[in-house]
Amino acid sequence: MLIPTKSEMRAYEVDGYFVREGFLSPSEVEDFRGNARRKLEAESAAGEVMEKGDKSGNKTLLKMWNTAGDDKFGMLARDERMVRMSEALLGEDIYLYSHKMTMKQPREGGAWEWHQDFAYWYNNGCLSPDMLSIFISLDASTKANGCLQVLKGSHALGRIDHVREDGQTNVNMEYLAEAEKRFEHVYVEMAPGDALVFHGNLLHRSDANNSDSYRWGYICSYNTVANAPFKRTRDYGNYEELRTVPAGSFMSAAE
Ligand SMILES: O=C(O)CCC(=O)C(=O)O
Repeated sequence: MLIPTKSEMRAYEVDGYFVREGFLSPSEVEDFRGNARRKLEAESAAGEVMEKGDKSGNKTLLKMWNTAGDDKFGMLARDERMVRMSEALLGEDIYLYSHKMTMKQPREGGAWEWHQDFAYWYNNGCLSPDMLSIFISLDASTKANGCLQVLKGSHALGRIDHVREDGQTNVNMEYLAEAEKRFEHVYVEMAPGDALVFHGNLLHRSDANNSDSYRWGYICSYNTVANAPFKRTRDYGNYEELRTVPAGSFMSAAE
């Protein structure tokens, strides 16, 4: 099913997120994850991958691409399942805002503090919060290895002020404390291949990875064409035509 079901649409509106189980098949996960581990661990060893610290000094590896090319990463970002899903939820013509891999290595990956993605995107010149992300879990994502956590329904608050601390852009603590009283705190545990689709204003965070397992997530964010940044502040996020490819094309793409 390329587009969201009625209940997924409703969950997105009311809760600000939903999980589509088995978004990628087991063989697709194996192919994509195998390639990602080989390439990105080599890039990391060569010092070519960003290391995002947390306040305890743990580091999450972060790879971000400025454009979606013809390699496996670019092809999955342009996969029609990702695009049709996002288009249906945003209700307008869209483009790929960014795609990235967040890599929590065993016993090493750090925490992400509570934030809304739109807090970053607003600073980058996007006026409207009609933006979303699809987080594809490449490993089993559990409480122990730092799965995503959300405040269910918190996207309804709109954008909250954020502050820059420890290299992260985090939500104002006073407002967070109030939000935590009103919205259910959910640990979104997922199996490899599951996808979490979530609104740009949904408050989310994740703990450090204190387990022996990997917790890698591939995250694609989409924006409406009309909401492209009005100023250029970054090398990613700017409008570029989205060249959609048939489902699963990344399987035969170059590494
Ligand atoms: O990978 C994670 O645990 C969190 C990533 C995240 O929140 C983000 O990229 O905005």
